[in-house]
Amino acid sequence: MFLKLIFSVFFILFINLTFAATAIGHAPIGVSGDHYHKANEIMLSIKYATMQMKGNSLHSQSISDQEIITSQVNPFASMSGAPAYLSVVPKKMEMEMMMVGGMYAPSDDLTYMGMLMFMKNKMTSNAYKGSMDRGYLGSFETNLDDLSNFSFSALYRLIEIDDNRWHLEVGIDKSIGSNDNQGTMLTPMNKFMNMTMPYAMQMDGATRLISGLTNSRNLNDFVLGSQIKKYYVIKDKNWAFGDKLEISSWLQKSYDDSLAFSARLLFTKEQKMSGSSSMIRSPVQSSNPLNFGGRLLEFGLGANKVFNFFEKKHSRVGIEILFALKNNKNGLQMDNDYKFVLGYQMSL
Ligand SMILES: [Cu+2]
Repeated sequence: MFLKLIFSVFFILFINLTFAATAIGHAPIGVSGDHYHKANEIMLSIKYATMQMKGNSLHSQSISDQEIITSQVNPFASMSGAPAYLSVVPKKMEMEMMMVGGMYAPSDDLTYMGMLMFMKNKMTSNAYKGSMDRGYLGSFETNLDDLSNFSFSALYRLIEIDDNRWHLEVGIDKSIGSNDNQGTMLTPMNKFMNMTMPYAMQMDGATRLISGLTNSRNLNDFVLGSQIKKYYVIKDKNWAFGDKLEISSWLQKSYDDSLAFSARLLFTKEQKMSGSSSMIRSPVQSSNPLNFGGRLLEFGLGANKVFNFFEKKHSRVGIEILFALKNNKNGLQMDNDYKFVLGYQMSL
């Protein structure tokens, strides 16, 4: 009986070691479309991400509330009752995202990937009087809670030699939330009013083409990965956030087969917004289409841990924190602070 138990334990360990998916086999959890699968493999995943923004910068120079409300002209000042200068200043924005995804490989060369994303935005702003002494009126919160995106991609294996892999991604991303969400804002007249929220609190409803190229190289206990990805707007509804380019490089180190640590640099460049909505006219920077797009450099630290259950079935937990190193955005915008990503992946 005892021998049988020992034998079973060894047998399970042996299987796990032989067929184990290693922690280092996937990129840091914040990288999407980083890997492909072998024929007939299925993977399910769920990811939670949060992003914090705080403070404001004008052409990447930090700017105070007082400077904003006395120097930044309200582009909608010609409307009756609208203040001459911006009168609402965003202080903090918290974005939460939940992504549910699946991957399936019909062959060794091709993997399909689908994802559904839910988003929740919370924006805290200060309101100031529209004229006279420009006194502080109070702080208020606006919220957005919506189904946000759907994406479908094909990942195509280009090269797989022992320690060097290259693959291509081509896909479609569809923003499916509504682009005229209303919220209650504190106006410069010191009244709470239901208004169409600024662009930052809307989904643009656009369709984007995703194209990406990923390389991953094994060097003993290390993996050196890089990915370049582009989101290109192919269809919009009156207005859309700009095309986005992401360049990511990561270095991973195995602690053992089931645990790996990572460091990553992520550069994002977003083009200017296109179009505009005649409904969005509140006296805040994020109602002005010129205050969108720009460049961002982030540094991330992460860990992946694999749990093996049975032969070929395993679970993976990934965690990554990204700090904004440099905000270099167009016009007047909030600064990115940090992002946190937590994910669970299960291979069937
Ligand atoms: Cu996968």
